[in-house]
Amino acid sequence: MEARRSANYGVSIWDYDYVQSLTSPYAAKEYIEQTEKLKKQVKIMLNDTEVDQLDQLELIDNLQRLDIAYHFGDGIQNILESIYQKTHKFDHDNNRHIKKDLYTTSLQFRLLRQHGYHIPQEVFCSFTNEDGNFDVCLSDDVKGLLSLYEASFLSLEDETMLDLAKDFSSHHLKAMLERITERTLADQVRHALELPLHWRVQKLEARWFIYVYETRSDADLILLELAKLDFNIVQAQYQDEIKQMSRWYKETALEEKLRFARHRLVECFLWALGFTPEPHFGYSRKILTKIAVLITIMDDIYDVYGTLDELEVFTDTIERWDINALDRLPEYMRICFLQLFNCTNEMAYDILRDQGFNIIANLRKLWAELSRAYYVEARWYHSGYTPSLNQYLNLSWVSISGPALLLHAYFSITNPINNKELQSLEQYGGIIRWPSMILRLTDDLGTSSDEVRRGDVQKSIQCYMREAGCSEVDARDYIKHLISVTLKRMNKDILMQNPVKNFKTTAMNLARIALCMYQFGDGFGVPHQETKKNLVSLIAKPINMP
Ligand code: 0FV
Ligand code: MN
Ligand code: MN
Ligand code: MN
Ligand code: MN
Repeated sequence: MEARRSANYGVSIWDYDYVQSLTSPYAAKEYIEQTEKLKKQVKIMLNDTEVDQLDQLELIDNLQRLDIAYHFGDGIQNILESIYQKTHKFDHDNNRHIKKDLYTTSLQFRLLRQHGYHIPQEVFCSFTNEDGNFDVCLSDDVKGLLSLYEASFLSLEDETMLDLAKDFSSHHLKAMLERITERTLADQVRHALELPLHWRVQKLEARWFIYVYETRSDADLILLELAKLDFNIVQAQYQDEIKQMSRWYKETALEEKLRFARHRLVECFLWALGFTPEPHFGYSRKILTKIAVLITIMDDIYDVYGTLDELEVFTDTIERWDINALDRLPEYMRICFLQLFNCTNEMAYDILRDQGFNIIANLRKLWAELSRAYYVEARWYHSGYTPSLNQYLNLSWVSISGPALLLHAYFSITNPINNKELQSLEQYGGIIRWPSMILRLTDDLGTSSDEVRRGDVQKSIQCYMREAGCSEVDARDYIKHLISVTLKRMNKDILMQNPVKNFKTTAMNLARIALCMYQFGDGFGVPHQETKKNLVSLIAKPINMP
């Protein structure tokens, strides 16, 4: 018999009793009532037509960064629409150019693009000199540069002026970092250079930005109080959810039955939370947490524990979705398949009950495709085959479970499910493909050193090293370059186009949480540093309120 491998993943750092002990005073009704009052005041601010445009833009930016914008969707939409009509349509029609400062121009550009308005990169023309480079006299304007830097991440492919903007602003921001005397400003620059605002996980960003905002002398106290309260109230809800999930997990006994696998329930909840953070998406977080748990276990079965013969039968059983074939499988696979079968049917039942819509066939197809991809990788590994980078990528954006996660997200946040939308998603256009690709590439950067050491299919870095005959450092740089290209494609195919309107943010959120999980290595498999810190701040510790 073939010896089974082990990944030596550490055990879960989140103990059941600890999770069950999480509690927060902010579940109380009085806090919700207080937010209602504050929300009314913010609505008045948003409706104030007397204030100038820059103040309106800054208000929207702050609401977004504090993660309370979701309460004011229409108000924000109206303001941006009117700014767009007033400035850009007008500019365009009359060829007129209103010169604004770099900070304002960049802020307006970013906010409008974030909301799907295609503002041309040429709004930055007035900041460049005759050879098309950004004017060096801007290089001392920290606020302007930071704003330009953040705006440059809303670029599409082939927007060379925005590429220049990114290089120019990051270069000068880095260069002046030492000289910035105001501490929070320096913190902000450092934070931005690490990962731009556009690609950050909104809840984590809010938690961080609340502290920055608080130190500002011009901070609006209504916004600040609302942001803190809202964060704490939503956190109390997350606590309920993770407690419920951990009871589910305990009941399944997956941890005892499948000791070889990673058990990462709480980290899976973090994925779910980055993906669909809004308070009314509790059902979605539940579904996504469960399927992330199952995906993790299945992945370990294919990559680590299963023999190739077992994997063949396993794949066949999943493809046929044949519960009658359960006894062909070894015990550990039966446990996994029956759990998968039950979870899937349960979700399909919920949707059939609520919407009269049967998604069993769609879900089956996702699992069949995922197991097939896992199986092909296992075959490659066992036969010592190294694919070309292209061949690898064509398979591995599926094997990282992107399509499965995204379609489950769509099903779990959409009511009514729209057949046309569903069909368009199932074509696997950019809205599915690019976030999945980001997940794959970031995962490879974070996990492949361990994977290859342990024995696993060659990942993108290794495929490229072999193909290009280059060093690991160069291959990593190349993968980072692919990530930045893919992020631009997401801007184009998701943000600027409108394939499935209510699914845009969620789809892009998958890329955001992936960038976060693997920012400092394998934050999922080895989750006791940044990931733990992030989880503590999101689900355990409320923000202090005066
Ligand atoms: C990644 O693990 C991982 F943990 C996955 C895909 C399961 C849960 C993931 C999400 C919720 C995104 P690993 O690096 O072992 O994956 P690969 O595909 O590289 O084996
Ligand atoms: Mn995996
Ligand atoms: Mn794996
Ligand atoms: Mn795998
Ligand atoms: Mn990996």
